[in-house]
Amino acid sequence: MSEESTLILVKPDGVKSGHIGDVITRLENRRYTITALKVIQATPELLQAHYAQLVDKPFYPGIEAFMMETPMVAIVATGVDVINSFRKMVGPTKPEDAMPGTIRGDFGRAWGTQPIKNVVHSSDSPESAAREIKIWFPEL
Ligand code: YYY
Ligand code: MG
Repeated sequence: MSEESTLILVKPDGVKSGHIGDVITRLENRRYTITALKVIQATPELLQAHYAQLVDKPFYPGIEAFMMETPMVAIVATGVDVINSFRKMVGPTKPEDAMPGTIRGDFGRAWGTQPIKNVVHSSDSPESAAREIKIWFPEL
């Protein structure tokens, strides 16, 4: 397997509950390289691009509002199999389904909410990662 990069967002619930450092620590413990990192305030334009597959869903307006509640931390992490491995470290979409030891299982505190508040976003495929890195880091 070769090196690849993934796009991670520490979402407003993760920022507010003080888990930026925990997400970075888990990446470093796993020896992934943080190749880009910044604090960024999302806009409707960025979010409509990021969640292009979800913009027509009834829950999309809630996601958009939630993701703009505070600035987020955007990270590009690089390493062998980082896309799939970090998804496993994040856990399933709903924190209530996520096992202890996963980021959403350990730090997700908003159970049963709509929109789902689940601490972090991470890319789900090489195609998504390339697309999402361009959205959040057009300067790279
Ligand atoms: O990749 P992941 O974040 O685990 O889930 P997606 O299916 O890509 O959905 C993106 C995002 O949308 C999810 O993290 C929460 C939110 N969401 C929601 O609020 N309600 C749903 N029924 C589905 C997704
Ligand atoms: Mg997704």
